[in-house]
Amino acid sequence: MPKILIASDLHLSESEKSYSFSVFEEILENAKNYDALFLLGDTFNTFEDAEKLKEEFSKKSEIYDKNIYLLKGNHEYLKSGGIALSKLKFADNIKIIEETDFINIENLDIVAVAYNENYNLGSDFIKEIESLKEKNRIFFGHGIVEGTLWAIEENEESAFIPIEIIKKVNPNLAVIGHIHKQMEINIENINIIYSGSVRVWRKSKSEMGIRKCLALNIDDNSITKKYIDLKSAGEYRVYNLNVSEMESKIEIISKDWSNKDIIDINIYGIIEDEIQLEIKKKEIINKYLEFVREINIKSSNLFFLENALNENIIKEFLNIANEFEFKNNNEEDLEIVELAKRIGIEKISLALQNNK
Ligand SMILES: [Mn+2]
Repeated sequence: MPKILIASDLHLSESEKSYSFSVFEEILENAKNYDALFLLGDTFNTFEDAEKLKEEFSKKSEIYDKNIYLLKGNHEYLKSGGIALSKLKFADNIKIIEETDFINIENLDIVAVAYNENYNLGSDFIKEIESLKEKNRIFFGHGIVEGTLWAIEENEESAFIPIEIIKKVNPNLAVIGHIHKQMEINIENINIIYSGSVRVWRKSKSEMGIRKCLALNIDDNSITKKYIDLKSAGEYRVYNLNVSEMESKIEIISKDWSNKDIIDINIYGIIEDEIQLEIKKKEIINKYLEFVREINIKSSNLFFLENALNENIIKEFLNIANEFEFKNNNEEDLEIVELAKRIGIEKISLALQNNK
């Protein structure tokens, strides 16, 4: 019974060479337990990256004693100037799929259709499908299957795959690369798995969470799937923190971070001194940079105490709070008043800012 491993959207690039290759090595290590490795597109960030990295990629791949199928995605097409991927010299066990390929592994038929701007599958394609004999049939592609609810992200190509093509193949399962979020859907009774990107490439919501590759076990009567976590890929983590407690909060959350993570921190709240804040931000970044792949601190909704204090409604609010403070001697109460003042100023300022 064959077992195959699937990974997608590795985006190997010259600019992030050591990171992207470390993920590839982990995938290869996992692939040892499987009969073949399928890379479902955008293995290279651009065609130029494929040209520059093909030797190192081949060297690492050669050690694997089974086949690696490399399906073309839209990114292998970028900056290619019309040159085909198959014109590049890869290791012998790397099988390039640039158009359509039919692959048989024991009791499994695979129909792999590479990314195309215009899919034009003629009568030969239908004939090939009709001649398939195995009980298990899987479709592989790269793009967004027509009917998928997905908002195309910035700088992302639409790369639509017509559902008609998959319906003609009539597979037990379709596994698709391109969308970086890992998800499973059903369109016109076809099970579609977007295996998601195996690395953190673009800093977006769809790349949050643990990066995974997909393993399939093909029995005579069933296909079972399993996701395998990729530690070397790290995670993209986003936090919203109040400026007044960012240092202490970062101290706590940083315990979860790995050296492959990308961290984005958005800070909000009231500040008194912008220069002090910039110094503090630099201090934090310098402190944590060696423990992560990247860390950024962005200001969102920060306002100056000075500006807030000029607002009449805030003056009135502070008058009431100060009056209460003046009459009170209980230390615990006074602490609460201090906290209430800070939150109050912040909330009123935010409301004022949103009204402007
Ligand atoms: Mn893609």
